[in-house]
Amino acid sequence: MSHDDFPTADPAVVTCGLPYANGDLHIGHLRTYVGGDVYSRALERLGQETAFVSGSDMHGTPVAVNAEQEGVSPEAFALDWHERYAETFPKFNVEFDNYGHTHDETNTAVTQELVRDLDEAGHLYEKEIMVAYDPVDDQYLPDRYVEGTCPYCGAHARGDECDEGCQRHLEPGEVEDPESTITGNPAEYRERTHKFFAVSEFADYLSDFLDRLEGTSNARNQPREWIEQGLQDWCITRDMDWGIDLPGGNPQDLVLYVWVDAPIEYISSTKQYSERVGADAFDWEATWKEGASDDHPEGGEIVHVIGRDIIQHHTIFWPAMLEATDHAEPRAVMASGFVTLDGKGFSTSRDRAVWADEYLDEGFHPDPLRYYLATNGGFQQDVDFSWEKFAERVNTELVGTVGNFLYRSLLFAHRNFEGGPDADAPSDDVAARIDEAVDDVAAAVNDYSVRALGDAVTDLARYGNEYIQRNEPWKLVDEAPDEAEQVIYDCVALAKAIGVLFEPLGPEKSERLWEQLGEPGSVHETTVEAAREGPAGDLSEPTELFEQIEDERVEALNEKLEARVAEAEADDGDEERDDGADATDDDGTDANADEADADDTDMTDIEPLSDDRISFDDFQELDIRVGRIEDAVGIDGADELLKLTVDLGAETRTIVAGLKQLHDVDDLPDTKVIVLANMEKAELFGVESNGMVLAAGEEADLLTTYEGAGPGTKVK
Ligand code: B3M
Ligand code: ZN
Repeated sequence: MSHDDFPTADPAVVTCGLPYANGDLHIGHLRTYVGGDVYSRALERLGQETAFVSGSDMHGTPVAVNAEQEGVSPEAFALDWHERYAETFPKFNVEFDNYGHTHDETNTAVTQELVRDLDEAGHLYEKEIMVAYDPVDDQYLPDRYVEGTCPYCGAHARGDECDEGCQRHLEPGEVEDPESTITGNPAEYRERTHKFFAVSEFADYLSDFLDRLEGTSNARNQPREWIEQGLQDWCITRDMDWGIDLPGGNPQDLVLYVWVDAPIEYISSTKQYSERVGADAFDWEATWKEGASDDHPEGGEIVHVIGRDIIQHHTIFWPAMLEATDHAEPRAVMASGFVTLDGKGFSTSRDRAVWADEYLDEGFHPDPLRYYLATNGGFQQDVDFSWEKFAERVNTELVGTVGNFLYRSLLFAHRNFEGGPDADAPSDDVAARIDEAVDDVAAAVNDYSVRALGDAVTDLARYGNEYIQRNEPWKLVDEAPDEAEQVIYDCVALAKAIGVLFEPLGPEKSERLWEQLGEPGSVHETTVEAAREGPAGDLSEPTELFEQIEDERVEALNEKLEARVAEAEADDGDEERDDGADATDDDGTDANADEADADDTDMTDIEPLSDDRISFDDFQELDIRVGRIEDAVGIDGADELLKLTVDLGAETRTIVAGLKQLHDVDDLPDTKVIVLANMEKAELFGVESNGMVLAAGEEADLLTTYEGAGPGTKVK
């Protein structure tokens, strides 16, 4: 079965993955939300009835663990972040029709009803399983409360996902060598009774579903492999207080696993929207339920826009839940790549990120970022962010191509034809070119390509620039004023088409253009048909829509970002040296999740001693020496680093160390230190570090000698 092309007669819902309400948003998050917003606006412009919904993900251990570290209740903690997100998205013109949260009454009720339905339909069963438990703290350790080793690939993993390795969802009891993330205590496994959803019964359904599923190809290919490897049933309860209670008999006081109620918020959020605007304006039941409406017996068009790390939840667990409870099936999943810096994921706790607020605080308009995020690479590709690339795209495409065409034609039109040029209709070539652009937009929507939506507009503006250049209305205006008027009318028609077709990418800029064109109403209310109708308004004096980003600006921004990345890298290096862990574990979506291990020494934080023995020969390979600091100076742009000149007897070395915040710089010269002399060289902030100064703990307590061993003495 293949789907009819958009627009169809059924209502559509475009959803965005719910951000965990646990930390600041960065532009890595925004890529998904901007992608969803662009897509849903484009669907609407095509004439599809569309609701665009999302909400904050309030439950689960990503919220509970961070709240615990802050010493506040998960509810207060999550609500605070929820409110901030609800304010931040509109600042980027990401305008949800409804933005709810998973802890509200609607979602609690819808979730409990759906779980009851699953149970009544015989898809749930109880099973004894082993769950991680901290015997010292007397606490069960679900999901992110525990970490250990992935049984599939051997990577370091969280309790419920192999976030640093194979990305698999992990069931309770699967992670090996479990440890509490809160106390570092080794965990034991204890038997508990939990509820399971029989996902494995849906293997055939899911493989057919994947054949029908539209969207990005990564959302089909990965799950096909998982199905081939054999589906496991899914544990849907947790030993926690924070969450939605398991409905029905619940003697162990379990809550539902966060991934049960989170996608259900897509339904709840649509319901809230319907309740606000009335079912006549948008009918959530007709959209989400099979058979609820005679006009839409199979439900509506459901398009999920998510990050690529949560494909499994959206293409296996979620469609199985929907199928088991007679809900409509998703039509498409668009799974976006991540935004990286220097090829590595954002790290929220190490400040290795470009923050959403920061972008606005720099005084930038949101629409250029929307354009850049939507059109830089295919949606499923990772995008490496740099201010240079951002500026280049803005300057060449938005300023140089789109802005330039609009300004030069509208200015010429305004100056030469009072109120705007007059003609019966756009000339045939121009009308045909506009038709082509509208077809490109329809094709982009049906291909789920937000990039192609952007290309359709820049290509049309490029055509406009060529058209005005070729026809030279500035020459014609005296020689053949009628011809000049037709040419410039064509240009205004092209400008109007750009206004309509650019709306999904740059809604605010398009509205401004609409005002300059003197078109009635709002561009947000138009459909692509308006692009074909010649201009109708009274032109006002145009102003330039986009601002050039100057090189000096880019340099300053780059320096700031590079300094931050280098510091994060230095932190990573320290951590890797401290504990061997790969510290670059952020996945671009779940802010602050990696802060669990950041805290300082009290007794409960002491790591158990390593059982991983090394040989004496291995030790001999470390060339550890006594050194004497001769000089210590700061490094431009680095808050934490010092450039040390260290006498190592045989030679004097430059060593970079993260001591600036922790020591009085003037006290350091003449201090004896212990140096790992054959540490590989590293460049930090343009300074080559040739060795590593050893220090204890978070405060970098410097190691020194007890008696008079001089520089160069070997430590053994
Ligand atoms: N809260 C965030 C994430 O893992 C998670 C998404 C839920 S979508 C239903 O990216
Ligand atoms: Zn793994």
